[in-house]
Amino acid sequence: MTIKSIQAREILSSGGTPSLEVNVELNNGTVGIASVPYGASAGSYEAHVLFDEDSTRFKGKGMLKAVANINEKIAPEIINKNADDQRSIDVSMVKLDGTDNKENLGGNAILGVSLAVARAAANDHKLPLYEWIRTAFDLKITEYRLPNPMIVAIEGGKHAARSTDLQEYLLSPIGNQSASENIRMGLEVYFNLKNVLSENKYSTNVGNEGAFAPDGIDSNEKPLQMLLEAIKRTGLTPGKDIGLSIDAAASEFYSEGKYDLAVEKRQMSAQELMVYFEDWLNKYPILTVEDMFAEDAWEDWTTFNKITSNLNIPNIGDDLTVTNTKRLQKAIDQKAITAILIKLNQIGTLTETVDCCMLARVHGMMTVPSHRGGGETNDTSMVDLAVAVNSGFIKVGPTRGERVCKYNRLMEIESGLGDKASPIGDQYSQIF
Ligand code: 2PG
Ligand code: MG
Repeated sequence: MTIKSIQAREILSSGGTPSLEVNVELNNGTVGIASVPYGASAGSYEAHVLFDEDSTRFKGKGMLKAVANINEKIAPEIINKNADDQRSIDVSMVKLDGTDNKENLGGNAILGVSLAVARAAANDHKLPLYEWIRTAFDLKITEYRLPNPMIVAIEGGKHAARSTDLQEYLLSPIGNQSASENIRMGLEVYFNLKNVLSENKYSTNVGNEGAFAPDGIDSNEKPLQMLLEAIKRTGLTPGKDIGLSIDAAASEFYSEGKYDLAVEKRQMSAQELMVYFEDWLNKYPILTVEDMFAEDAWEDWTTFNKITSNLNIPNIGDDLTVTNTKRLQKAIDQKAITAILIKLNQIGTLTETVDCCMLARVHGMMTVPSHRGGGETNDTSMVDLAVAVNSGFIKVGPTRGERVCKYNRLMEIESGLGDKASPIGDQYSQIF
């Protein structure tokens, strides 16, 4: 069915700052609506997020330029095209932009249209989005191995002031056969974590993603101990029912050859940081690690990847790989990672995101679609993507509407699939 109209407008994202929403209407009246998020600790190699930079509105963070690019430049190019032809629509937007990082039209503008077209086509075919993604890209994946939740429980870095240098400490529940039971278990640990924090005299205020941000904490290791305590207090076995994950977001505390662990008042070389992290990997039930080194520190990634591989711990690239097949291929060639974080807005089209997931998949790498920490919206496309490509986890915050809507979508998909969903356990025997 051909596209009749495309309308974009500015909306508000979770930070109170703008984002954009796109409405695509097909010639038979079917509609697809999508909105896009953006990051707080965005990697340098991500697709460009086009903000207005007009200081008289939203401190420069308006998205009216990106909205105008959709309505005035992208719409004339895309109208009358067949909405089923997702790849060719995405390719034509990439060409229209003409830059490597989508800085002309904005990755935010292009992704909004890309996702709204996919939703319109899915609605037109009366298919759930995950099913349409499989069909549109002819993925030849027939099983439904649902992702588990990877729940941000404690956050710092760019996501919370006066908290840890490392950005995220996460709960990765794996003990149940269903995603919804793993979500329940993870959140019960999160509730108990609140008491553990209070008993340790830390604040239980939360950061950007709804995870606890212990004010004034002076150790980057302490969160691991408190998470462990919360898991035990919930009556669960660490490492068996539920593991820990870390996203250091190391580019954010790296400068000129040194990693600045400000809360511990010390700076470390890459070698020292490696020893520091390796000690944790041996001491705690750590299931996955992410961005433990800076986005250009390829050699350190490769060295660290040997350590994590020996311990069978998936080593996830995020700022390193930015959902970009070129950077993923480099990471594969250099044996820098064994898993990849996936963010649709890092690359800016559904097609390029699916290509990246499939490249990872053929190399036996786990994919982990993720929310964003800057401005998130209620769009749940990342969950359908995860189901379409059989991702291992989805990474989302524990509370706040724009986060829990992702878990709610996953549970909705799970209940809709019923017996068609493969037991979760099978999946983990493959991944770990
Ligand atoms: C990350 C994300 C999500 P941001 O680094 O993985 O938690 O943060 O969106 O700020 O880049
Ligand atoms: Mg990250």
